[in-house]
Amino acid sequence: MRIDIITAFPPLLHGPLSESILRRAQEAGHAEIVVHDLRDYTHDKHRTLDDTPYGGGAGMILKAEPLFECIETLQAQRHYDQVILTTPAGRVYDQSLCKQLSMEEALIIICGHYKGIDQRVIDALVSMEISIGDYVLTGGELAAAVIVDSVIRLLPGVIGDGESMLTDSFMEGELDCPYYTRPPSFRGMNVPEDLLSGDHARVRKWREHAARTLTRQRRPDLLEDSSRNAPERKKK
Ligand code: 6GU
Repeated sequence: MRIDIITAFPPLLHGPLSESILRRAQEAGHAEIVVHDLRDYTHDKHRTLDDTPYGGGAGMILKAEPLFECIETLQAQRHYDQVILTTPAGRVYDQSLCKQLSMEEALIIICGHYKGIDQRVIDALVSMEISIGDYVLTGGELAAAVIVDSVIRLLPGVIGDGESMLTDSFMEGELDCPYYTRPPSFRGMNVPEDLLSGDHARVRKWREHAARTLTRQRRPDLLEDSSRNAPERKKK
């Protein structure tokens, strides 16, 4: 899968993309992620990216020309399945949209910034607007990093062991159970007996019960949404 990210602040993306699982996914060839500096697509002396909004008001708007030039340059090189804009006005991101994006071949993600971007970019070039939740970020870079992280980890081979993927599909319908590692007793706090038993059936029962209890307490909405649960449950 290829993802091109267009941003006025490339360093905000470099950190998240160059560590841990995302770095390994790129090194192994599962994902090619290219960050484009929007300033490379400006032509004036000051490399101007933004301007004041027509009609007045506070805040600056990303100009249309550099975004058009950057996106059209990319689209001349290959087909892109989606041109995504990160914006609080977008569709709220969730695991089902994440899954859908992970099945695409190539994506462009435009990081929204400042007060917004020129609406003509959205009208002419953007196919999907995504928000990562009901709060406001200073810019779309962190949102883009969240989308890329969640999509890349779903690509075949990125999270190697089958066990994680199994837990993953389980997790979509409800929250995951608590985990413990050595030592079995720490400052008077003990690991639940069932987990130490070595009895796989007993461990599985404990985990299913703990996951269900936690979900009921914290996120009953996940259990109510049975249409989302059913297909995942069948897989197990
Ligand atoms: Cl995608 N962008 C910004 N600026 N704020 C957000 C967001 C995106 N998603 C939630 N808040």
